[in-house]
Amino acid sequence: MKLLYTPIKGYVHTVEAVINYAGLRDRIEPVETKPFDPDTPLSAVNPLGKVPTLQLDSGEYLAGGPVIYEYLDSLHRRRRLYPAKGPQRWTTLRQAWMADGLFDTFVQLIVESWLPADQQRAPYVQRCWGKIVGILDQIEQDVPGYARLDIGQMRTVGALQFVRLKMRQVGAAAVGLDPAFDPLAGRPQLAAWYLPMARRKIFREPLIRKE
Ligand SMILES: N[C@@H](CCC(=O)N[C@@H](CS)C(=O)NCC(=O)O)C(=O)O
Repeated sequence: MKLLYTPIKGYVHTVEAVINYAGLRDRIEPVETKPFDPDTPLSAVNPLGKVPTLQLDSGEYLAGGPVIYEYLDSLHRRRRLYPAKGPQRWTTLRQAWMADGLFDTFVQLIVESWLPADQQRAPYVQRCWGKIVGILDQIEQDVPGYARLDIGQMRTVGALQFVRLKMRQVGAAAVGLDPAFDPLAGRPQLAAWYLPMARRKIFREPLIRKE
């Protein structure tokens, strides 16, 4: 299988963590792809033009992180990251979706921050920021109910790692944000869960290590 994605220095994407968890590193050929490059080959296979995109051995393409994670989760014999049924399935999917929203909303801020400050839409930045803070507060409430590792928790680690890695840069460039913002500050349950979790091997081994 070919994974089209964008390796980032110091960051392990959720899709990479899922590949590590599933023991599938040997079956994946990573292909570095820049989605914002106008010549990206992505749009030919994924009209959304987004990473990650996975080409199966059959040639078919799967797109959308959550779809790809669930496909990869069907290929291993460890405990499933997507609970098959029962109330835990819906809790896990909600948590994964919220974390996905955290990541996506932060990417929207990054794109806005590429504009010169006087062309940025301050109300839009604040609207995005309100969502980010709201999701972080929701995760803080969810942490005590976390059970065994699942896709909700994995996506949460991936989204949080991304926000922590990029906050200083995005906060300095986007109007009205605080570059020193720390998503763990004032969220003790989140901090106590996240810090040891993010040190686990699956979250530290990218497919392509950028220097
Ligand atoms: N939640 C989505 C996020 C994908 C996503 O937003 N990827 C960004 C990474 S920068 C991207 O490819 N953006 C390109 C674009 O928006 O055109 C997923 O997991 O598939």
